[in-house]
Amino acid sequence: MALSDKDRIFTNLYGLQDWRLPAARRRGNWDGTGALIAKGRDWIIEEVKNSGLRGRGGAGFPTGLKWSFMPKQSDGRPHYLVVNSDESEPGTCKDRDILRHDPHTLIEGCLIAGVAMGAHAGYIYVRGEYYNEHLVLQAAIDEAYAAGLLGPNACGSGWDFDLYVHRGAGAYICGEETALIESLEGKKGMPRLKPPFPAAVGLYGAPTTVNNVETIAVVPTILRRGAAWFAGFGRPKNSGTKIFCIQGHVNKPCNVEEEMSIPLRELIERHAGGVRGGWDNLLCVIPGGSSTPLIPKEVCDTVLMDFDALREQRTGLGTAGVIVMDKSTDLIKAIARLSAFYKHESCGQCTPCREGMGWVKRMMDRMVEGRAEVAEIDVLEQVTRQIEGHTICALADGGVWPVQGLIRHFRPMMEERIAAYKARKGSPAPTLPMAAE
Ligand code: L3W
Repeated sequence: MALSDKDRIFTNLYGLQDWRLPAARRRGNWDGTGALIAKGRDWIIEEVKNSGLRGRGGAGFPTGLKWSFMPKQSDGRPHYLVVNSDESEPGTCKDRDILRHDPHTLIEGCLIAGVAMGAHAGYIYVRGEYYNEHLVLQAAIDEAYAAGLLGPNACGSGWDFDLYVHRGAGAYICGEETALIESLEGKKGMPRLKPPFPAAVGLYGAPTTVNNVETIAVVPTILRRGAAWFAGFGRPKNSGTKIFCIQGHVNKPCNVEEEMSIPLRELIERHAGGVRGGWDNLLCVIPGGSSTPLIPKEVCDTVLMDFDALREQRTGLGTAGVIVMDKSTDLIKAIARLSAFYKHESCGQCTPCREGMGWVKRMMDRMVEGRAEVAEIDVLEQVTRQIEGHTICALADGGVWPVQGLIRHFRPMMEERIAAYKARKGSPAPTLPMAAE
């Protein structure tokens, strides 16, 4: 069953109404926030746990559990909330609409989350390219200060809470939480080894929780309407509503808030006008942003859009950036383009990523032409296995998974490309796969 309008959290996702405070209040933002906060830190965390909310930034980590990792007693260090708004995953543009059309959902969520984790300060790290969005967000924060919703005794809660906007400078890696923390501290965005996790040692060495924009923005509504209401959507361990970004070869690309676990086919046909040329013209879908391996049409026919159903298909919900590709797609070229992206965005700290993604990109470029031997498909697969799991952060994993998905589901397409090249030009000149070209 599709989500009804009355159950949508982001009631101004399309910017049809004003984003400013009076209009946000009319939509229900900041309604009884002080009373929610008065119920206490433990109650807030328990409600978030009971709602089943899992992180909306890619990894799907249980939010209430993450908040509970923050130390209960102060050891003299401040606590920090950091909101990851460095939305850079290709195929993902949901947080952008929250920032520019519904910023008070996020700001109210920050105050509540700040109280829950004992933080008096929050930082929202916005990707540099979201220039207009950061202006709206800052203006909304200014309004909140002017109305006494932020600052000393925020919202009459007795809790002092300040919120700052920090702009990134165009590096994808700064969306990785520890690289983001480094960047906030004024350093180059390079991931840190975990553990220690940010809850133990985060921003300026202090306990820190990093959450995605959507994760924080849904919390006030969860508390107002109750954990059971949110948990009633989707499936167990995959609950709630979710913003999906549907794009590519569909008739009407859109962002839409829907019930978690909606069938992929229904999502595309109900909200995005269906696949260009009809469902049978579908080749494959990348379900959760560029890091998640593609699934071929036969999987798309029945798969549910949630963390566990997609994991069973050896892919993931990721950021729910749904990239639809029809049969006109040069799929090898599309995946090669992603390899170029990850090579470019590698911070260079770990050798398997820095060097390996260059190999993958060069091998994929040759696969696009078919200028390779069939055996090199196995070499390519091996290279991806050598990279996966051998780096500090998940960038390289996200870089090789799309290639693994291509080989897993479309190896015959790659072999045909190689055969076609041979038929045209004869055997390719021997090239070491790793040689720089
Ligand atoms: C304390 C533990 N905390 C885990 C925390 C951890 C983090 C969260 C998830 O990658 C994925 C990646 C991308 N004690 C903990 C703990 N935590 N164990 O939980 O951690 P983790 O390591 O599972 O994931 P990650 O390194 O944060 C994120 C994928 O997201 N991705 C999208 C990225 C792009 C965006 C964007 O543009 N908005 O998000 C897409 O798939 O590949 O797998 O907070 O500290 N024992």
